[in-house]
Amino acid sequence: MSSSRRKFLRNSLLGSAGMIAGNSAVASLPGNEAVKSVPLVISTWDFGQVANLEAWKTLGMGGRALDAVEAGVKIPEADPTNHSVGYGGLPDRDGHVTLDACIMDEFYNCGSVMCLEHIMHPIAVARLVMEKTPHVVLSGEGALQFALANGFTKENLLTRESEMMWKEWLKTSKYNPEANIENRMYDKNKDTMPGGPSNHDTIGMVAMDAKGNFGGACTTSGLAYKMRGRVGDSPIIGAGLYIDNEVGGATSTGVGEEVIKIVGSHLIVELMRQGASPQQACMEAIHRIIKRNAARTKDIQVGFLALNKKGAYGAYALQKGFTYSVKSNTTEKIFKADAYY
Ligand code: SD4
Repeated sequence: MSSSRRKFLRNSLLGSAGMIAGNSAVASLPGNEAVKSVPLVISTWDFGQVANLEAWKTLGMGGRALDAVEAGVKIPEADPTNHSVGYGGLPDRDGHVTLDACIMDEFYNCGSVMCLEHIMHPIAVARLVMEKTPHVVLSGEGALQFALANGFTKENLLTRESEMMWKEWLKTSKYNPEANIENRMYDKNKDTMPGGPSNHDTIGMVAMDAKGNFGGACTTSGLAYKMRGRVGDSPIIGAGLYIDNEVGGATSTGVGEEVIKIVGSHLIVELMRQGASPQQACMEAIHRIIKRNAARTKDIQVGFLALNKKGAYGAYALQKGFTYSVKSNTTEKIFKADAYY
């Protein structure tokens, strides 16, 4: 690309990003300055912090980004109090916990499982799909058989707490699959649902290791009380996650249908390739969603998170409330992402 074309793209991105935020000082947004500290790992939401720490055990020892992200996202997958990922995830409307996950390495290799039941660590199965099969995606029963044939154990992933929440939902059965819902907390001692907010969601993680190589992982139980068989953005390469080792990586959370329609994570990586900072690229992706159907965007959440090759990171969401976690040698922090609304 000619340098004038690149400049044009950069300027138009700056223009539209500034317009979205109502703020022309985009370059001063947090995370736009390269931290120049590798390794580095970023992940969605505040529960990403413990996942980052797990990933750091690999990254801090000079390990590979791919190994780090797999280890990192296994933490929320195994956490029964997280109702949007793995064990303890909220079921579909018929009571089945169905999991979606994908993983991508520095060589464009990727693996994915969709609608996988009974396996606590779908991310590990996605990695095996990548490494042991000539395919990228396995789904449903086939994915389960593949997991079992590779030594995974069948487990009941519907916890008492998630079952209670589902039964509560069944009373109205209003079909409005939600993201970032205010989950009511189950009181173990009383076996009741006294209420109180807790915000849990999909984990998307992107890491750059000490060699400057990228890896990414995304794992979720998807939208609560979804239709049986529904698959969101999270296991779709390019939508819920994309890694390009020359440029960086991006991941998403929120209502997957909106992310799929703009192929969000791939879009962000391509915008970064053309010169956008991670923050600008995330803003532009949100802008695309709004442009497509502004009315639809008022009551839903979508959040994007990106990291580039220089170690700069950025995030942007439709609604306030999206947080992300960052871990490097110099930073261990949860940030609030800027939002359109
Ligand atoms: C999905 N993006 O299945 C995921 C889920 C999510 O809040 O992020 N949920 O659409």
